[in-house]
Amino acid sequence: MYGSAYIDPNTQFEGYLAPGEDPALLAEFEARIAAGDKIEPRDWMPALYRKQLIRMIEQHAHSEIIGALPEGTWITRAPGFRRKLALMAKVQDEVGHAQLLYNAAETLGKSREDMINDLLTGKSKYSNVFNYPAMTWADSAVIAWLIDAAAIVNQLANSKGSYGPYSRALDRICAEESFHLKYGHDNVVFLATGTPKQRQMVQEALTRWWEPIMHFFGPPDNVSQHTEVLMRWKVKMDTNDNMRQMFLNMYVPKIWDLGLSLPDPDLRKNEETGKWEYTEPNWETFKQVINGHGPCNAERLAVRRMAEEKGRWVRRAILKENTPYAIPLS
Ligand code: BYC
Repeated sequence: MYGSAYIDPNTQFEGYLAPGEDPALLAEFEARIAAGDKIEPRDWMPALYRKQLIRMIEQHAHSEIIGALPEGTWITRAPGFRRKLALMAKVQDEVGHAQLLYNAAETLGKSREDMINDLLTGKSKYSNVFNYPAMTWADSAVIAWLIDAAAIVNQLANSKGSYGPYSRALDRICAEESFHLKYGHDNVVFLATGTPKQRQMVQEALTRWWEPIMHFFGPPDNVSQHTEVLMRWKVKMDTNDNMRQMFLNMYVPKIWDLGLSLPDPDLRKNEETGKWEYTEPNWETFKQVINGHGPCNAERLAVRRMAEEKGRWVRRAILKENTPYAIPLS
């Protein structure tokens, strides 16, 4: 394990510094960031940078393993063998992304076990979007197209960020996500150009997912708590509202081109400002969902708990603990 493990959760930061941290080191660190250097695990970094990175990368990793669940439920019911294979490959990729991200977070000093425990006890968050059910095959198509698209907007920007292990993980993740997006788009186009029943199915799925997708980019900039410090240190490369705008700009025209509609009568591009205008999604709903009270939070965590318990013997065997299954590794 690299780096100094824990930052006391009760640390009172003074500005950007923890008690005892040297302002000269902070100035050097910020100069490196301004020069576009990557910060690597053994480099000096402010405790607040470490803390923010652990929070964000860990949440991202959790989002990938939990994110495999709504689509995963469609593997057994995918219409046709070709789609079943493609969906299995996608779900497997998402779990692989979690692996890359947990590795990146571990370089900051938090162990995998602690991260998983914090997920299972609800201490650590994961993306709001995965707390909704995938009711029909069309929901899995909308997730693969538009949630992966939203993720690419966010991750492509942040892959240029300052922390080496996170930025390299994001590069690889984005390459795989771009296949997912094509797969999702193909499925949506198939349904949108299919029978009236198929069109209705994809329209209903889009209507269901629109608000969660708008929430995906995080609360508006004037409410976001972490954007200022994350952008100062190039962890986040743009604000929540700007990322939402980028997504709207790229995907709303594509959705409308398919003859599908979105459940927001005020959604339109203001040609003078170049910005999209929209009805604010319900941010109270968002708060409820990210704090454990969405439609599927309990179910998602129950599945992860079951996986954790059923996989315990494998982890113990690999670690050569005293089990009947211990694998002689050396
Ligand atoms: N969901 O100060 P703010 C995928 C929380 S997976 C839940 O603006 P920040 C895929 C936020 O954590 C890709 N919580 O936060 C996988 C904070 O609470 P705490 C997922 C959210 O960090 C499988 C509070 O609200 N992508 O693509 O500056 C299948 C205040 O927010 C959310 C990532 O994880 C949310 N949507 O900005 C298919 C990207 N938004 O921690 C697809 C990495 C905000 O103080 N993360 N909160 O308790 C980020 O880019 C940033 O963390 C966010 C939020 C833009 C999400």
